[in-house]
Amino acid sequence: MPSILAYDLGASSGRALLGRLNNRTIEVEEIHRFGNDPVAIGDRLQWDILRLYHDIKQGLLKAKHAGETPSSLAIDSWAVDFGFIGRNGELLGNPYHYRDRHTDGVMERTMARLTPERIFGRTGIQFLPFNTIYQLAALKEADSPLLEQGRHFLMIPDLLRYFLTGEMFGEFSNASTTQLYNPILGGWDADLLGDIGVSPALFGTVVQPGTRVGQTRASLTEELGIGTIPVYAVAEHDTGAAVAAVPALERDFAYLSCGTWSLMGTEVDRPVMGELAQELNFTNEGGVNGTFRLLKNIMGLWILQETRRTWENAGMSYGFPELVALAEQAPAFGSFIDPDDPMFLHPGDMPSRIASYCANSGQRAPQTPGETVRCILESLALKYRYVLELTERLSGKSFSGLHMVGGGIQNALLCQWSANAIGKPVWAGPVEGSALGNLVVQWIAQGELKDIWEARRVIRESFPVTEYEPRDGAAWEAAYGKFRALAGLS
Ligand code: LFR
Repeated sequence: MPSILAYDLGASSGRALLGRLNNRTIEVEEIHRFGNDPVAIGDRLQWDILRLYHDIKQGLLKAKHAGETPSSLAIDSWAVDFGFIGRNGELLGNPYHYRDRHTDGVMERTMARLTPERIFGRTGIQFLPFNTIYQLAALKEADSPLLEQGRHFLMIPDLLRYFLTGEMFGEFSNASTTQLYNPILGGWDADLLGDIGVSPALFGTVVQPGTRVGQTRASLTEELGIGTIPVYAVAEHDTGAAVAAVPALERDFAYLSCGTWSLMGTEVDRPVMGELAQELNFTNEGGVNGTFRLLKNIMGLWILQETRRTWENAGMSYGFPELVALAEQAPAFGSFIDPDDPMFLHPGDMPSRIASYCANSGQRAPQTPGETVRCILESLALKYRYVLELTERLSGKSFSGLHMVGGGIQNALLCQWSANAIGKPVWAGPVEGSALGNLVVQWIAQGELKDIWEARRVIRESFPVTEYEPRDGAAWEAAYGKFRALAGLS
């Protein structure tokens, strides 16, 4: 049975999976897992891109040692970040991390200058301070040599794919997240690029998910002693890949891709770009098969990850399961935060920030690790309810439950509380959402699967889905009222 290879790079770790399609059953085998630790130097926060490429090569070596010659490979990763290639074909500098502070205030200035209507009307993308457009505007304001020296703009998966193949292409799902891609025109928006003073000549061809975009270059196959492997562009945005893997059997479904971020929304055939979408700050990210992801970013488990890191730096080490157990024992509905308050965006001491959020909103601050984690997880579940209601309002659909995919669903308490908060069932699975989405798009491109709906059925049949029925309706309803008032969500 021939295998194919998927690399899925998240903001804290990456993995390489071999996938096989065996009689309509998907089998996956994780062959390499690696950390993705951003590196802070002075005030800058950067990605260790060469290390990531090193780990991509390690994945190829591990496949070889397992006796496998994958018949294709593809990469997906987090969105918005990028690097520049100079005139000699080499990468200039390290890509900045989207949580770097160099974009602070840039979105507000750019919106004031260009107007939100112009930016949203041309892209349909939500306003997030780290969108590529504001990162580029920040480089422009700082007179960065990258903009003078750069000849080609490549996003993270495009860049790594370029290292592998020597070919430069952009990809639709990830390009859409820049807030510089015009879905109506079907290409980079030269006018918006002009508005921020960046040359459209830096931006190359954008291919659709499922396009073959080269093969492993000779220098690489010689270095590793492997055969040539065809390389595909899939939905290279990890959220696009995760949504492709939602095992929905009905067309109108709601999803929550649950990892460092929580991405909640629904799939639509055309971008929803009216006034209400702009006012509610929803996004229309490009998906597979010409679809769009009408969704909203929710800060997600990032707050818990940073909380754990803060305690670890202070000499208190907790595993995630331990933290979840402590949260379960803590009293219910003690205090709430709005997870999407900008104070939680940058790396740092989350327990102190939670305490100041509570103090500023007249609540008792959580005192123990259990209380702190309970506050984070309950607040996330309540925010899910709020965003699910907005998704229904905006899309005109009504959902009978919520599909949750991604690593975060290993937290059964969060899944249960999400069901309680929304008052509807949660269907949790599969855990490896993005990597599976990456694999199935390769199989569709190769004619092994008919289309995205067949892919979803095959995923549904190959992996378990756990159903969580809502409980404690009255208590969660009351908590939701309190949460909305505190977070100022009308
Ligand atoms: C999730 C994700 C989100 C994007 C954020 C930053 O991993 O890709 O969709 O908004 O990371 O790139």
